[in-house]
Amino acid sequence: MLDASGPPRIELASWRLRVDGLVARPGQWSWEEFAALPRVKVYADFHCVTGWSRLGNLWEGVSTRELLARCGGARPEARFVLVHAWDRGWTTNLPLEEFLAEDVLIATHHDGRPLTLEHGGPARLVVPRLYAWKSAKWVARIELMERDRAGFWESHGYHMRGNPWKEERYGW
Ligand SMILES: Nc1nc2c(c(=O)[nH]1)N[C@H]1C(S)=C(S)[C@@H](COP(=O)(O)O)O[C@H]1N2
Ligand SMILES: [Mo]
Repeated sequence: MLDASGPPRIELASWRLRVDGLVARPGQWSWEEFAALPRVKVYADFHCVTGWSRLGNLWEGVSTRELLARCGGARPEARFVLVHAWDRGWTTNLPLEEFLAEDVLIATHHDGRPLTLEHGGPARLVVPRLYAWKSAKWVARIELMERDRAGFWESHGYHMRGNPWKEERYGW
């Protein structure tokens, strides 16, 4: 599967990324502010739960560790993340430690080019160690939580963590 309801319409002028919930200081970036943050590159494979993979992707963007540091860090009670996207309230959830793995980023570029709308542009989450449905396209908001809450596919039976090496496809 690729996306649940097709690409949303996103104007860069009104694009915002918010980080809130259990952080020391909630953060919000406009596109220009986000584009000025320090950047990283990550080389990683991509595994969809339905069986296809796309190997050797070069992602470029802002690491999730960098973003959270700019919010003063997670509060001690924070253990899970709900990622909200621009496509009709689409969400996905994952444990905070997976979200903060060193290779996780909000990507704006793929293989040296700006992300196309189809692939989640202007910015998407990339979580290389989990199944691709956790890599939210069109990311809008990152919410830190104490208790886990099922996102869109998770509430349709997909796994709350989704580690491909453990084949965590369905169930909790
Ligand atoms: N916002 C949003 N992100 C999403 C999805 C979606 O429906 N909405 N689908 C997921 C799924 S199931 C996959 S396999 C990948 C596909 O990414 P791609 O279109 O860049 O290959 O995006 C994931 N991220
Ligand atoms: Mo997928």
